[in-house]
Amino acid sequence: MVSKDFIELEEKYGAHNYHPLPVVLAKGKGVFVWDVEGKKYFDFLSAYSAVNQGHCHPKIVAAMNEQAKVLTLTSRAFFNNCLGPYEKYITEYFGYDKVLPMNSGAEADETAIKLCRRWAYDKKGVKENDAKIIVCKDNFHGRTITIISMSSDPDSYKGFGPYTPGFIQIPYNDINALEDALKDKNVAGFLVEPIQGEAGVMVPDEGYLSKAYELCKANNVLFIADEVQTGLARTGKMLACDHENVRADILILGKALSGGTMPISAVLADDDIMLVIKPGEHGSTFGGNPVASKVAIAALQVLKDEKLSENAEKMGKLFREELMKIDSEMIELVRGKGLLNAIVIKPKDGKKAWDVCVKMKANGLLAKPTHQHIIRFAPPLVITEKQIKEAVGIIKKSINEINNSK
Ligand code: IF1
Repeated sequence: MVSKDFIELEEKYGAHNYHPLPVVLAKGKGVFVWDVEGKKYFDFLSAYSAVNQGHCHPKIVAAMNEQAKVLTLTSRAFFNNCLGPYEKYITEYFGYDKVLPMNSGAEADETAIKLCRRWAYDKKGVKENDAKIIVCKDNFHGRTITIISMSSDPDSYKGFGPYTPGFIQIPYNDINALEDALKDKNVAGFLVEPIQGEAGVMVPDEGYLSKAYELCKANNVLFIADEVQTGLARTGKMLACDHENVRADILILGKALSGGTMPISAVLADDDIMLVIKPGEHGSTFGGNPVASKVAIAALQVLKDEKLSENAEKMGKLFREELMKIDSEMIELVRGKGLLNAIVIKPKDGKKAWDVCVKMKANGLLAKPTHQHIIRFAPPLVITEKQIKEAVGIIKKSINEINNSK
């Protein structure tokens, strides 16, 4: 079978909820992936930052294989000998009292929302069913009904109502709007992405997160950081909140917590928050399973051992510098932090971000547009200087080819 055959299978038998770039991948190693025809590509998406440690990292895969041979799932009806050690490891790693393990990022966000609401009723004294959570315009937190109820993107929410109440939407990166919204005494939490990924890698002004955190503290409101995409070394620090020395009251992690091998997410908080949820009130069949526990430890250990935050910081700087050197009117803007970056494309003769991505694919680099005019660049954090320069060469060549084509 060739690429076309696999694409046809998905078209015929799969739900049409995606519009992928026409490339069928069969193998991955480090920063590279190969399609079924054997063509090699730089992966500049990293499965939306789930593959920070690089594809098929040998230490993570080994942890997975070893545990899969011994015990894969007990459910939380029984204890297992992997979860406790993992819980100790991850809470010490990030400096929180407790962790609640889940699977997808959306589930972790849902968990954080439940924790925040329960905390409001049990600790803050908000009347039951009156708690509100402030969220930001253009957020992306996942696909569940409650999460799309917080969304401002019609593609995400339209036609899926009725929606979950209890959310206040304010503009991102607007500290005055937050101050205003916090006047409502029923506000229990502020849920925010330290950098908005799906919105097009929107980096807020320096000081926004720390000011937002201060305001939350002053109003007895929980600061909840969705670091599903920005966390785990992606932006040049272990957490994007670390850039402003902010320690979230509730920290949400996902994606790279498994290095892209399986869905693993986590919610971290201290006892005064985490212990408001009692036995039987929340959970998941697969959350904290033995394989996930072993894989998450390995994935976190790799980030430290290979100094991936430091590399993301250095390579990110180099990447943006090299991109800025490309002399093309099609590149309107380069922005980002660490290795979470984007360029804004000015359309030329009807050619948009999508066409640039198709051209880059032909030249050996995979990236995905977000919206019509933005391309996100987020390679695995193990990328080297030589590889960054080679990749920018491909980006430059592709943009020039689009520019010169009629
Ligand atoms: C898809 C986007 C990225 C996230 C943040 C929670 C979740 C995500 C900050 C939910 C998920 C995804 C989902 C994926 C594409 C990807 C994405 F373009 F849709 F917005 F990364 F930018 N919080 N992001 O970014 O995590 O439940 O998916 O594990 O295809 O929907 P999940």
